[in-house]
Amino acid sequence: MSYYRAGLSAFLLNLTTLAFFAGCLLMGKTPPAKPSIVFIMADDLGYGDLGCYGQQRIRTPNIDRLAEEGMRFTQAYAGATVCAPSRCSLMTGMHGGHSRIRDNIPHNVWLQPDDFTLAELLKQAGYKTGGVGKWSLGNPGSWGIPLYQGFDYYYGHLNQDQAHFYYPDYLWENHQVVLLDEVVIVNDVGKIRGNRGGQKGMYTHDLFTQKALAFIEKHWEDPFFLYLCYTIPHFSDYPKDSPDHFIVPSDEPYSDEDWPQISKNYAAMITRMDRDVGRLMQKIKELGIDGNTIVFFTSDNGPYDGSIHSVEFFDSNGPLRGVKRDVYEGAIRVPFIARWPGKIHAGQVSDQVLAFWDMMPTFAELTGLPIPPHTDGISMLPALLGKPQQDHEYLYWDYGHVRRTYKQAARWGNWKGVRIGVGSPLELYDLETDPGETTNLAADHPAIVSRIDGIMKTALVPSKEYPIKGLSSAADFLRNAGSMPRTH
Ligand SMILES: [Ca+2]
Repeated sequence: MSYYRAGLSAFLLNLTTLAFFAGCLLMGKTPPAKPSIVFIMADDLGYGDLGCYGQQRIRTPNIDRLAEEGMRFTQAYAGATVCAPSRCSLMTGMHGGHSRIRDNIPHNVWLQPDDFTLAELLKQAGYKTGGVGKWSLGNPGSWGIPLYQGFDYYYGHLNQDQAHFYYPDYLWENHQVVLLDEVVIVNDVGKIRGNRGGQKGMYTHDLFTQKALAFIEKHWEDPFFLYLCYTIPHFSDYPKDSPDHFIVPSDEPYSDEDWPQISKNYAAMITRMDRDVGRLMQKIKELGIDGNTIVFFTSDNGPYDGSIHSVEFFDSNGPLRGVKRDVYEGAIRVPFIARWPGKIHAGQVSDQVLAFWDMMPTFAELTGLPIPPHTDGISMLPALLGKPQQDHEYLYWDYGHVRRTYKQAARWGNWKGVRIGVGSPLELYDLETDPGETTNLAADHPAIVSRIDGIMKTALVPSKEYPIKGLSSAADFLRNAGSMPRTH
């Protein structure tokens, strides 16, 4: 045997020994690979707007397939009844009684450096983090922008008021303004022109899909988090009696329907988004990461009812009462689907109660991180994996702090309390027998009313940015302003 061979044998022996000890240390277990997370959120999409939630006329075959191949939740709740606070609740793991941003107005409250987001959590687990679409939680020049809140990459609207424009002059890409101008670009539908001068060349939703696909193509080999916030079917800034209040490049496949044009547009927006969810899923499958990618689909709040298109036309809130800006179920109960082949069994329908603030602990458990102590949420990973699940003691929402009417809602078991206006009597509904909140049972159950009233008082920690007329004194706000739950 040559010296070389002897040396090689010794080297191989050492490798074997090392592998043996490593195996002992691991007790025969291999660390689980961390799944990539794709979280897709529609904007003002109602509980009844998807085929898999009972929609009869708007076609959503790709999202319905997500539900067929995964788990569909019938009692999932958004963070709030409007855009910004709902997204803040999702991002920071707190309900509206604790979170930083509690309403769309005032317009100058943004995430701060000490707010801890889902993206910051996932960075700790080694994820590449990307966001696309409507952000809402920080304007340029503030600490609230995505790149200061844990995202490696962001493309889309920062100021959510800009998201009312589907053909804007510009979008943000990281710290840069990207002009959507006269430059001819080439994509999968051919050459298209920009938006400058009132042209309608580049529909934001299509750009979001392109950027989302590009992010997946760039990072598929690593665990990644893609937060994809489509603005469909949120209304546009065109007048409420214009068909373009819901604006879309084409009303296909509904062009021949005898519906009002605005309703054709509403349906076409949703079907266009569904088509693009299909494209994203196709990409994930092509890349071979299907089995190690958990895909969520949901909406940030209930359907909007303020134009000549009635929410009743497609029954967008399904069997529920209320629309966006209410605190009844139609305003806050949203579609919620999770798909993870091999882990989440296909074709399940779950009545597990969950809310947006549960995503922080769910993602923590999913990626092997400790659950951040400040969260109001509970990890829903057991429910997703078909294991016994802990339930919430209560859920809480409110809206309209600085508006004319302040509204609160709390769910305790199957009881739902609603208060419309400070000092008004509490309404009580039994969601098990009356999910449409038709019959106020408050007079029959004073003890439950009292319990829910107590929950509302406990859940609401005053914020100096959101004074509520008649509910808390200025002294309360000053006293509590420094004690809002914060992390890190
Ligand atoms: Ca919304």
